[in-house]
Amino acid sequence: MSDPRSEQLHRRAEAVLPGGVNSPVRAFRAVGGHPVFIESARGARLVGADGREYIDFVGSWGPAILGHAEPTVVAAVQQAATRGLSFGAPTEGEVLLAEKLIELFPSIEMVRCVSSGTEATMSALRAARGATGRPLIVKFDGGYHGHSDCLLVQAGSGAATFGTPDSAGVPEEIVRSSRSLPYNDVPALEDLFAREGAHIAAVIVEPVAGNMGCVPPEPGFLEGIVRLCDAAGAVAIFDEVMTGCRLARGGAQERYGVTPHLTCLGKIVGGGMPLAAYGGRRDIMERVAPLGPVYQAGTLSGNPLAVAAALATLEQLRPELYERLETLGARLEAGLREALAGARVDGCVQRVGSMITLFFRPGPVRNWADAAGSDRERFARWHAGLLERGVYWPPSQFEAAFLSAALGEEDIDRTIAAAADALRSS
Ligand code: KE4
Repeated sequence: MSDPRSEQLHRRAEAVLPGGVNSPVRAFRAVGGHPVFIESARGARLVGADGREYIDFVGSWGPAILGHAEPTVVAAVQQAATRGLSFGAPTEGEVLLAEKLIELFPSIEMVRCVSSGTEATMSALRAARGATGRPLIVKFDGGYHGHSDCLLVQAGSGAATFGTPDSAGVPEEIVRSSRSLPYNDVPALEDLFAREGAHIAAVIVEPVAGNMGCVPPEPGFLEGIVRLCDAAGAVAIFDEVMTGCRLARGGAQERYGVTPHLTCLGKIVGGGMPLAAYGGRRDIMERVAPLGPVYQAGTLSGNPLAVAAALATLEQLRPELYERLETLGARLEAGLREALAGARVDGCVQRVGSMITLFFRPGPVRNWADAAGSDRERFARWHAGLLERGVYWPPSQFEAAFLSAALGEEDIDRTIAAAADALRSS
């Protein structure tokens, strides 16, 4: 993909930023070449540094469900900015947001805002360990829950892309209290609880995995996690940073009808601004400082501009938005399947609502081991072909693509045509 301006910016960036980026997956290492530097975005379109337009299926990795620069959200942030950027003191907006999140997620009785998904999951785990007095946390291979030490074990997303499931710099003793099991494997979880249940503080799961590509939970998986946690007095944590307000207004827990003990939120709930949250059962959340002994804090937690973006976004999440995303998602899924068949490429398409992944391996992809068997080279060539044809797809086989409500049928049809063409010629 020839974009001289982005290439020039990237070379300059590499001198001062690790990999030229502020988050690894943006560096396009998994697909090669230089990343597209973004000049601006509006609706379903990104504009690259060289002025080229792209149909966007990354959506800032999930937040942009309404599309970019949504006028009401932008106006809310602009208006908030005129009243000051940050106070380090409570504001009415934070109360309104907390009440809104509790309305959307009935499993949340009390909530705390933080500034990133990493902070949300790290804090939720600390609250679970504080509430249970137990050390062990359980995650699932290919699950990515942010970059706090105890969770960088068999992690998905960027860590998976880099083939370094365990990050350097994470002391051995930290991960000694972390367990990672195959996703969708209830018997393995039953076996772990039978052996170590008395020491398990929490099980954390992406209720629909997005960080190994889109991998849905099989019937009984989410229910099994909650059942086993309940029986052992452990805390079931749904990491809905990606799925919250994505798969339904009330996230995966609404879509699948399974209620966790704690929920982590981010991305959409911040409307694209640095805002995330964790919350759930009151007896657990009342142990969080200043009420209880579990310490957690943040200078910019509940930042007024981020809260303004959050409230303006959440009020637009109406049922018809999810109906539209379902229609567009189904259209794209069918088109990609046809493209694979037409090009006689061994691949599969997996989708839940407006999260979708084309895997370069036969399906189904049930867990990380399946996902890891995908042809990454093939994916990289296909990704470059999409970019050449004006489609901005997540630059890793192990990421989900996201649809926004700003997309139209013609965008979907153009994307399908580009995907088919790129499959045939890559
Ligand atoms: P942040 O700290 O990046 O805000 O959130 C971490 C996180 C937690 N939980 C889930 C389920 C997540 O998907 C994420 C972050 N997702 C990645 C993309 N898959 C963010 C993109 C990036 O790392 O640059």
